[in-house]
Amino acid sequence: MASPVRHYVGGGFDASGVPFPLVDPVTGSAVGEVPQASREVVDRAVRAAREALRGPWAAWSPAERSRLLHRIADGIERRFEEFVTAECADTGKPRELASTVDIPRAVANFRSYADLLAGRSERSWHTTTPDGRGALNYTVHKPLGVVAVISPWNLPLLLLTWKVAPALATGNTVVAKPSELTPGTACLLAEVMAEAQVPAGVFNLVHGTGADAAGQWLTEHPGVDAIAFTGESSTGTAIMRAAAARLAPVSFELGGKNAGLVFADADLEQAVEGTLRSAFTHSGQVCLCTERVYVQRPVFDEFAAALAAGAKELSGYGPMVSAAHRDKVLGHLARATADGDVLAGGGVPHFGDERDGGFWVEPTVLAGLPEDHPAVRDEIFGPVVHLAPFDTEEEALTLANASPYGLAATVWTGDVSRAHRVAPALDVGIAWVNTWNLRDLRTPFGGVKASGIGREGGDHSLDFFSEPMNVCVKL
Ligand code: TXE
Repeated sequence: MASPVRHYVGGGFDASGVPFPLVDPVTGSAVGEVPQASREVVDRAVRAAREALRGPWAAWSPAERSRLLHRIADGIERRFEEFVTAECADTGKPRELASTVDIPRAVANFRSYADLLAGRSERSWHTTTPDGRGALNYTVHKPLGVVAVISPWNLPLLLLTWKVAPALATGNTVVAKPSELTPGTACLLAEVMAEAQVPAGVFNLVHGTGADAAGQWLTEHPGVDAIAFTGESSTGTAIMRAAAARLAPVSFELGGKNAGLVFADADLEQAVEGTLRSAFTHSGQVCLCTERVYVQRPVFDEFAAALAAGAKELSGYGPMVSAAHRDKVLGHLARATADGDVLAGGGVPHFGDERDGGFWVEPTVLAGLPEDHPAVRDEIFGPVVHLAPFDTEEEALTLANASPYGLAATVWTGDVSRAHRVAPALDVGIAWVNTWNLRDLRTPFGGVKASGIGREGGDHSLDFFSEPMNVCVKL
């Protein structure tokens, strides 16, 4: 951790609060500390955000806000290597991943909403009323107000900016609370905001844990008008309960147990390569990762052998983000390896150096478990994928859809008609065909069932973060 972890409230930095240790997931050693924001700090942040809504920020035009978002993106690009170093220090993810995905996507988050906003024109209609007289109807888009943004530890800067960018684009003010495990890039973002002359109080940052701490106090705060959250489904339930008291709108990106379907007519090499990426990117700590693959029986053995071989050859992967998460993943593995077949991995890699103190888990391929087994049903959020055979298309869809989650899915097939039959029939928010995590930021992003509420991305985010108002003028 380069720079100290500090709150950013009303345009000023402060590190007040009971500190708790920040741990390097690669070695398990304490490398810094994070201040627990007190209720007073959270309250001060919300009041600063409310104050800023009434200040000069309210008069900023969409064009001025669009230019500001580009300035923030420029600021991240100027300090690109610092952001990569901070993201890798907190998450343990390989530098190659942070420098090609996490940080560039944070820049893209700001630029895509800046461009979308610049192109967004207000609509108005001239209508004829029943008495034949005319009326002019026009829509005014107002900000929601003070928005709480609560983000997780797996893609810290990417997921924080995925919400902050559209919230600012639409004229809101923000109080952000990043995961207590990965505060580094959020601190750098606050510095970039200050450098970009974001008006004081428009963006605020408080650190701390969730339940009975900064996260919960923020979601319960009467001064918070809306909540955008990414994290566990169970946490979503807790936050929705806090929001219910005020009927505050929520946008939730939650957990997943994403399925992959491999048909016998697929390009198997492409399906194996694609599944290695979709199962083991960031050691499976991405909500879009594949955790269960259903393979049509004629190619099951060939696919399973190739995927297991690929998993065994993986190198340069990172650890789990914390000891607690490592223990959760290993707990799943202990039961799964006792109840099923391990085709690759299944344990902890041995390095013979300081990494042996870190939170590492081997890339693991399982098979032979029943569909109601916890490792096939529950989200593991680690480098673990389970394979099972199927015979017919209908059976594949039944298996894939039999989950309380519905975030993402992959379909591997060489038959274009089958692709267009199967993909829309999957109960998920996003289905990829013969690829994974290919993203256009304007598309609707989000899950169904326990995987979330609402959609983010493109106009979906601009719509969530604004209140459209109709004004009708009798002519
Ligand atoms: O979640 P948690 P984690 C999911 C992923 C996995 C989880 C990983 O599937 O399940 O997120 O992130 C704060 N009131 N996704 O373990 O515990 C907490 O401090 C208010 C899906 O961190 O929910 C942290 O800042 N806040 C996603 C944040 O919530 C609370 C993509 C997340 O913590 C709180 C990425 C409370 N009671 C991960 N309890 C997708 N679908 O896009 C905790 N927090």
